[in-house]
Amino acid sequence: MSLSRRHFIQLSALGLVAGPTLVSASQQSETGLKGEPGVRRLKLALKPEKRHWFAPLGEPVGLWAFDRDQLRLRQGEPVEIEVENQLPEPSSVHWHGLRIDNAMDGVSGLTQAPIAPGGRFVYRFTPRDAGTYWAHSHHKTYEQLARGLYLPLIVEEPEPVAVNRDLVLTLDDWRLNDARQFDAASLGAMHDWAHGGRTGNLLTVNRQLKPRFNVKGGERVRLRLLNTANARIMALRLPDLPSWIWAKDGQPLATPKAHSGPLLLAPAERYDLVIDLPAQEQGSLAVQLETDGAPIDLAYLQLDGHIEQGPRDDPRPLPANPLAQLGDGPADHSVQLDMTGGAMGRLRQAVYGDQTLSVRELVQQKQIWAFNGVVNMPEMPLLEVRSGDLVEVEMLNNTRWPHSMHLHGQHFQSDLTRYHPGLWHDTVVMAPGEQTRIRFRAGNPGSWLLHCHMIEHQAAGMVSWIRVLA
Ligand SMILES: [Cu+2]
Repeated sequence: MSLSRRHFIQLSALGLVAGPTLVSASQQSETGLKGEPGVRRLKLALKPEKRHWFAPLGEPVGLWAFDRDQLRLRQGEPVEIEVENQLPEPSSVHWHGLRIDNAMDGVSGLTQAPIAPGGRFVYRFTPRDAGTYWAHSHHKTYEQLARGLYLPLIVEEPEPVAVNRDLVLTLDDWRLNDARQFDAASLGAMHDWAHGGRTGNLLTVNRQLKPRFNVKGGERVRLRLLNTANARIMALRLPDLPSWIWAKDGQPLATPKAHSGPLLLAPAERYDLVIDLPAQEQGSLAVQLETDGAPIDLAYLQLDGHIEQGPRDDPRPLPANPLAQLGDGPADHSVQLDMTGGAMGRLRQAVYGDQTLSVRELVQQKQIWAFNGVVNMPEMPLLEVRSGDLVEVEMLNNTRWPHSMHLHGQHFQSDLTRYHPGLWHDTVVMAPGEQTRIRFRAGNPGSWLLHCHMIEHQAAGMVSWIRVLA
């Protein structure tokens, strides 16, 4: 990863913007939809919106967005979410990391037809797991995600967790043009698709440039970090304070792990951290992005006053989610996923649809990456398994690029040494040449994608799927 400060538009002279608006599920209005008693009914709209997203001054910027900043649901509480598409093109909503019915997974063309402009779709599910997730478009994702069509999704534990403050930091990377508007002209650029994906020139937290989050000295803070960028892998430098990793991709660690040093956050990955703030009245603690030069400030924890707080014990683990254990036995299914292609790769030809095409022909179709020699969605799944089976996928990154590999609908464990052993993931980042064996218990029946979440790579071929039978 190579980047420097000069690649980023510096808008800091424009001043700082206020903290995020938090909307909890209990504050969201009922919609009058018919449904079961005890079912929380919500409406979400997908819409274009031009406003001062990044900073309060300058020209407003046109992005696409959900009509709220954050969605908070409760573990075990059924919801009906009516999504209205107010965009000029079709869309769909994927609930990233939630283990729900396959028909609700929101993958247009696989689990549902896209929601037409002006159309609606009602998503019905019950979040089984508490934690930090997100919702995002899964239709023409390389464009819709870049335009901002995503929403942090918090599933609250049934009982409040012992922290003084709960902060969500959604990190994104936007490409603006010379007029400081969203750069639509470069959407779909083949150079991005064949290299490291679409990276931007403006980094934001909660769509704001260098926001300040008000905190008090002595507080214990739950910091939820989420990377929604299309393709930028971020190495974060956090304030040098007592910190623990509490959860990864929504799933709590059995024992919180003390953390220091940079935290790598690839596209779609999430971490929940616990941070104990110093007992001081005033001060500003920066969350920074590591670069090959000086780090870049992304956001600040702004100390204003303090709470009386004696010495604290290390944090206790979050309540476990109801994940099936993997056990020590042999896998019921084992398969390799050979990842090839991209710039400087050795891909010569690959199967696309029902044809074998040369790399030149593939590029004409905007395809350049392959899984097991097949470009884009294969007709047959990578694996067909039964719900409850223990499944092993050995993923081999035989490319010159990192990849952020995401499995829909189930969490897995990985033997990659950059992660603490025993972490659960729905997304892991693999360096060039790296390999990993992931293991999971097959979850709900249906068709579940396995794809690169550096989303131009998915668009250009890095996507397969598994079929889970009842
Ligand atoms: Cu990739």
